[in-house]
Amino acid sequence: MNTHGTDEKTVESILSELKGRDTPYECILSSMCTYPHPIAAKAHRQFIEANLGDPGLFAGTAWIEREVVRMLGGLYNNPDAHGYITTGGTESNIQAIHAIRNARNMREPNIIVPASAHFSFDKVADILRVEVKKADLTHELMVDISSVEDLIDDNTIGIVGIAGTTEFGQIDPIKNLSDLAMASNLFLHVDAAFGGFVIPFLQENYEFDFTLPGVTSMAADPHKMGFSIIPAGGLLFRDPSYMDGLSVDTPYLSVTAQQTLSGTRSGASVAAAYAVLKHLGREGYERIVRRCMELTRGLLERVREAGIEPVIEPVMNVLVLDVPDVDLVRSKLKDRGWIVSITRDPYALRLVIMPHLTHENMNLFADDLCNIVSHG
Ligand code: 0PR
Repeated sequence: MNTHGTDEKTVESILSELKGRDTPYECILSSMCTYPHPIAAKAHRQFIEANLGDPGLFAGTAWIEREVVRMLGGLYNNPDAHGYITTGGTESNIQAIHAIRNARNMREPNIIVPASAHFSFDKVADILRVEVKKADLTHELMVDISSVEDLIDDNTIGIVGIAGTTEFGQIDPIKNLSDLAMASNLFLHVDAAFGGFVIPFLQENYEFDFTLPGVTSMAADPHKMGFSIIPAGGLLFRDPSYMDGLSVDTPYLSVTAQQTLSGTRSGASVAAAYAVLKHLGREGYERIVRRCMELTRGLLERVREAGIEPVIEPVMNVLVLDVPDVDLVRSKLKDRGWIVSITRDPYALRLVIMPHLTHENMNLFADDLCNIVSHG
C-alpha cells in the first residue's frame, strides 16, 4: 500500500483505465450474468453499508430479505418457503447439501447428481465430505432416471436435479426425480440457479418447483437471469427445519443464531434483488425471457440456413451448436471480437443469449459465425 494517500481524481482515472480493459457484455455470449437493471443499481447504492450478518441492526434490510424469500417462494409455489439470499448458485448448492447432510447425520453419506451438474458440486464433495456420484444422461442430455436409481445405496441421502443445465440449458425430469425421492425417502435439491428466472416465464410449462412434493430445496439466482447485482443467489427450503439444522449460536450479535455460510453479508445485494423483482413483476420477466427466446430462435434460424445444427433444440436461452473444429471457430470468433464458450460432451460451441444482446449484434454475430464456418 502507498504511504501517502492518492487524490480522488487520480484514483478515478486509474479505475477508468482498468475498467476499459474489461470486456463489454455486448460482445459476450458465454456468460450467465448481465448488466443489472438500473433500479437494482440504485437500490444497491442506497443500502451500500447494510450488513445482514447482524440483522438486528438493519431491521429494514432484514425485512427486505424475508420479503425476497417470500416473493421467490410464491414464484416457486411454496409461500412457506424458508431460506436466504446467498452469494450465488455455488453457495446455495453447498448450503442445500449441508442442510441435507446435517438432517440425515450418516457416517459416509452420498448424493447423486446428473453428470451435467455444475462444478459447484465438486466443491460440495470437497468441503462437506459427501460423496457426489454422477448419473448418466440420456441423449437429450437430461439425467437418466434409471441411472440415478442404480446409484442409490444405503448411504444415499439425497438427489439433485438441474432445471436449466449450465452447458445446454436442459431441464431434468424433475417430476420423475420427485417421485423417486418420495419413494426412496431421499431429499431432492433442484438447481435452478440459471433456470429459476427463465422457466416460470417460458410459454411452455415445466414442473420443476415445490409443486412437486419431493422437492425439498431449490437454488435460483437473481444475479443471473434475475437481472440483479452480483452477488445474489436464492436458496429456498420447503420448511424451516432445514435452516434450523444449519444454525450456530451467535450470542453477542443482535440475533442469537445464524444459519448462513458467510457472517458479514451484503444487504445491498438483497435490496437490489427486491427492487428489480418488485419493479419487473412477472410481466416484466416474461417480456425479458420472451425477447431472449426470440433472439435465440432467430439466431438458430440464421445458422441453420448455413447448415449448422444445434446439439439439442434450445429449451431456454442457451444455444449449443455442432460446428466442425470448435476451437478454431471459437478463436476466429474471438479475433472478430466475440466471446463464446464450449461444452464438454459433446464438444460443441455454447452460446448464452442474455438480455444484454440485441437484434443488431445477433445479426452481426450470425454473419460472422456463418462466414467462418463456410469459408474458414
Ligand atoms: N448452478 C448452475 C446450474 C449454474 O449454471 C451455475 C453457474 C451455478 C450453479 C453456480 O453459480 P454461481 O457462479 O453463481 O456460484 N453458471 C455459470 C457457469 O459456471 C456462471 C457463470 C456466469 C460463468 C458468468 C461465467 C460467467 O461469465 O458457467
